Amino acid sequence: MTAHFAEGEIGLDKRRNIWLFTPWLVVAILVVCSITLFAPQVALAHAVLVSSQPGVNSTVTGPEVAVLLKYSSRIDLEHSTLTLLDPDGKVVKVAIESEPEPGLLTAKLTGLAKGAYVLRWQVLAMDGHVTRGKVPFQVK
Ligand SMILES: [Cu+2]
Repeated sequence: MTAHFAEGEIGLDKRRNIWLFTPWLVVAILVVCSITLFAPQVALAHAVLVSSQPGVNSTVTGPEVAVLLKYSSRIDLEHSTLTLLDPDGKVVKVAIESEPEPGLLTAKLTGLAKGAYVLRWQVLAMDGHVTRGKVPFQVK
């Protein structure tokens, strides 16, 4: 192809045509790329746990443990629940204290004896999707 461009008028015309449509080609490629890049993220607008305190499989000091759950999107507090499975296998509902910033939940666990616990969460994201997960941790 490049050899033809150097061969006089026809080549120059072709080159001019290529220059004319190249910006559009670039724009088209960018549009296609951004659609493929952002489409999965739009589909995943539901809340995914980004970080947690206590951390997954971490060991913390009792008997009071502050809970901080950070999600990838804003959530609906009214339709979100936290429960705690204690070392005896008992499940207790945990009150969500606040949402100091969008997607951040806080709660306080009190009276935790030494042992293995599982904090289970279920949240409703603003896109209407419910996600759930668990944070196992140890109290020393
Ligand atoms: Cu979703």
